[in-house]
Amino acid sequence: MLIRRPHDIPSSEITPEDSYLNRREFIRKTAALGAGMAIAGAGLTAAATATAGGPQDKWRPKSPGPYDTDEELTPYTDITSYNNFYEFGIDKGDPAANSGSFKPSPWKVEVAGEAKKTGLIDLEDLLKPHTPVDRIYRHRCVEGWSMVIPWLGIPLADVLNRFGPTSKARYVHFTTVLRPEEMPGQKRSVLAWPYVEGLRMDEAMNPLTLLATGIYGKSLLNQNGAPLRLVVPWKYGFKSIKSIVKINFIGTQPKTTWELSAPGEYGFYSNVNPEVDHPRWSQARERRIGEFFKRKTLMFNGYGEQVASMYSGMDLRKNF
Ligand SMILES: Nc1nc2c(c(=O)[nH]1)N[C@H]1C(S)=C(S)[C@@H](COP(=O)(O)O)O[C@H]1N2
Ligand SMILES: [Mo]
Repeated sequence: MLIRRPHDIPSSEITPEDSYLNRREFIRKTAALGAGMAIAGAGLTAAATATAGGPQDKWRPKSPGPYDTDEELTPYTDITSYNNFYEFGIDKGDPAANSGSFKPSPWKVEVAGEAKKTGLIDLEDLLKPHTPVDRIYRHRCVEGWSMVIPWLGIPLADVLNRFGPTSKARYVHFTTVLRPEEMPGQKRSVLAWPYVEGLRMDEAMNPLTLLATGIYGKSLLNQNGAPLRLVVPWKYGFKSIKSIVKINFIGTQPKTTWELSAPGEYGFYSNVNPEVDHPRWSQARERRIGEFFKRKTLMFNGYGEQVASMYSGMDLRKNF
């Protein structure tokens, strides 16, 4: 059996996927134009039903976020059907297709390591003291596609501070749930399971960093990392680990899943950087899902004003 190496071919370069998306975009536009017309084709009718009346139609941010982009939001159907979540398979449609029996509730998170308070905590108790906020962020995958997503979440710093990290806590390490019975992708060794990621303490505490619980004001669907995921908008999407069960305060830089899988291609920092190519493709441009022409990728995904100072004095070619 042929097992593709993860992230082997940037999806932006693959013709079938391009035409798949363009076809869907075409269908969406056709459906919108033909709203009052009788369309006999079953495919078109299904597509029209799928895109109309989604949560995006009624959605308005409860209060605007300080770092929100005013770019056009990616439709909910795209955010929830074009995913990377290798625990459910390596193709973009796999997470939506194969995550139906995953149970995001009840859910516990273990908080461990260099902090005053540690232990196993129910998700409700983890979230209870906080009011979730809407944050509209650009989301850029290392494969060369991007979206604009209205997340619902809590600034990670607010959650972490409750546990009283000590001065020994220099990094935060996150772990995804390990449930091969519910996550069919974990039965294959495409990656070393469970998926792990990490942030330096100042990155974790940056006000942009979110623990997300929803999209378009609605609880996360399984394919997007229910019930709790990280969102780090100035880094490539793979840093934004899904379905988190462990938050560990540690003293030394941890290894991450993608680093372990291909150390020459994925580093710890993974800041969006158009000047540092992936060894097998350029990172200078990206395709916004739903658009035809590629656009320039922005340094730090456009969040330089908020994050660049954390990396001053660092060689970002070495620390990729
Ligand atoms: N546990 C886990 N988290 C993960 C991944 C994964 O395979 N497993 N994929 C990452 C990658 S490569 C990307 S681009 C984003 C995709 O998030 P989205 O599907 O919600 O857009 O999730 C990241 N988080
Ligand atoms: Mo990604």
